[in-house]
Amino acid sequence: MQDQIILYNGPNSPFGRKTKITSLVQKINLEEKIINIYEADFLDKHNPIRKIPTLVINGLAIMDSDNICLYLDSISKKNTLFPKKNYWEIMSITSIANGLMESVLERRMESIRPDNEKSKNFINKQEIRIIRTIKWLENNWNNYDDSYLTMDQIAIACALDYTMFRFNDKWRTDSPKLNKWFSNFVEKDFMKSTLPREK
Ligand SMILES: N[C@@H](CCC(=O)N[C@@H](CS)C(=O)NCC(=O)O)C(=O)O
Repeated sequence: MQDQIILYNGPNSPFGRKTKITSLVQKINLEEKIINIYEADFLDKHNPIRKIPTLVINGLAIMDSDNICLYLDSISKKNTLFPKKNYWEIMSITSIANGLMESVLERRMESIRPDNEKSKNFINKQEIRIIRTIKWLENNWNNYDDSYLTMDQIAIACALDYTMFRFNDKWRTDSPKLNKWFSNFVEKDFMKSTLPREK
């Protein structure tokens, strides 16, 4: 019997986008369910942290986007997105991209709070981290082999696109190497078909 794989995702989660792209690239057949995480009580029985993405396979739940991507990659017959040769570098850069997503998300959540509840200090801290991280990526740019896709490239592209979606695109003029790579990368079908959208 074929496994039933359900991906609980949101309309604009950059973490969820990584997992969806992995399923597309690795040709894993799954059912994607776009949910409103703030009303998803049902998810608690699978994932008490109640976050998207969450993957459920015949009742087994896998949470955290990196675990989900590793799982999808492990059941695929395609070339791995996590080649052994550069494994730790790929994982580390992926974590940096995840950190960027997290800061953009945290900044956004704080900025939409009522004025008397939001902390300018917190927003400022996130903005400094966003700018510092993108600058680091530019200064340490790894000229990727265009012919071999790895997880860190997908994560960086999702993080930069989410930065534009929720913050701004100033990094594009400040980071020419990143911008050049990004401009080509977003032309890929899996990037075009997974653009973040408002609910
Ligand atoms: N480390 C997690 C982060 C996932 C995450 O932060 N998801 C957000 C949406 S982008 C979420 O579900 N937020 C719901 C909440 O915080 O209540 C991963 O990589 O999957």
